[in-house]
Amino acid sequence: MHIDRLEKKWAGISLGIAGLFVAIILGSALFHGIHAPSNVETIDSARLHLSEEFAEDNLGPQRNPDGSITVRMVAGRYGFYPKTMVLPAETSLTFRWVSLDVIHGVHIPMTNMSTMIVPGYVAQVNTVLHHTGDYPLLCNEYCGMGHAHMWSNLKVVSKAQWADMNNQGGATHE
Ligand SMILES: [Cu+2]
Repeated sequence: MHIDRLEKKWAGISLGIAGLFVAIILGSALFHGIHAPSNVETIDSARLHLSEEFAEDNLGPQRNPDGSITVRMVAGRYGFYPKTMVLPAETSLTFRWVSLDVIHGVHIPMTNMSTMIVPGYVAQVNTVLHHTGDYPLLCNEYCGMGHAHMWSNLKVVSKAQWADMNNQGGATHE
């Protein structure tokens, strides 16, 4: 069977491009902590307030025995709840997201936080925030007329400052 030299060349180029994309996906997953959202857990979006985990009192950051923090948040038209939060820098954070209505997305610029929040599923993202200061949380999935106004705020303080706030019983979210 004869394959034209030019055809071989183009077949090589297209395989090379596919290989490059696989390498980029592997590289971002292994070295930058960027993963496809793992929507493996299901949840009834209409009954979040009755679920143990996402009842209103359980939202926001919660310290785990190993020093890491689990942050539970609800997205709904048009906001992320809790609306404002204070979190510590240089700490392993596990965000657990649910939607109470339609598909939303959440993106924190300059971090690896970017995931879809699909109603009926829990989206989980692990991250570490290295810099103190204010971070915006933006919705990046069109969700309706108020989409452009769907955002909220995150304040990141040093580990020591965060521990102080918690020990004095100060609110880390509202
Ligand atoms: Cu939106």
